[in-house]
Amino acid sequence: MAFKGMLKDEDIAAALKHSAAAESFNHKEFFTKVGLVGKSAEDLKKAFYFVDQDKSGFIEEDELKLFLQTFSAGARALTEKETKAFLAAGDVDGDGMIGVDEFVTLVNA
Ligand SMILES: [Ca+2]
Repeated sequence: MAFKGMLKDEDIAAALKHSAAAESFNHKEFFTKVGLVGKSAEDLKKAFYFVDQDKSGFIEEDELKLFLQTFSAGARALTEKETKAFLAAGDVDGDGMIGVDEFVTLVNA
């Protein structure tokens, strides 16, 4: 698993359980529950590159949609509405993607 050694398995399980129902995803709650809030910028950058699956240097909308699957392959995809809200929260410069600095800022917001 991508986050092995960085996050606790039980925290990942709890965060995913909390977000299991469609439209229940809240990025702030998720980042807190999963244990990313308070991690070093270095760890958060590592986390960013797990989510940036094609290694483009940006988290695009299709990667954001599959965000939960970065934590567990069996997790659900985010809904259209959740994906758009997540993107809007993180995309400070309005380019339609989340860059590494935007991601670090979003987690610690
Ligand atoms: Ca990407």
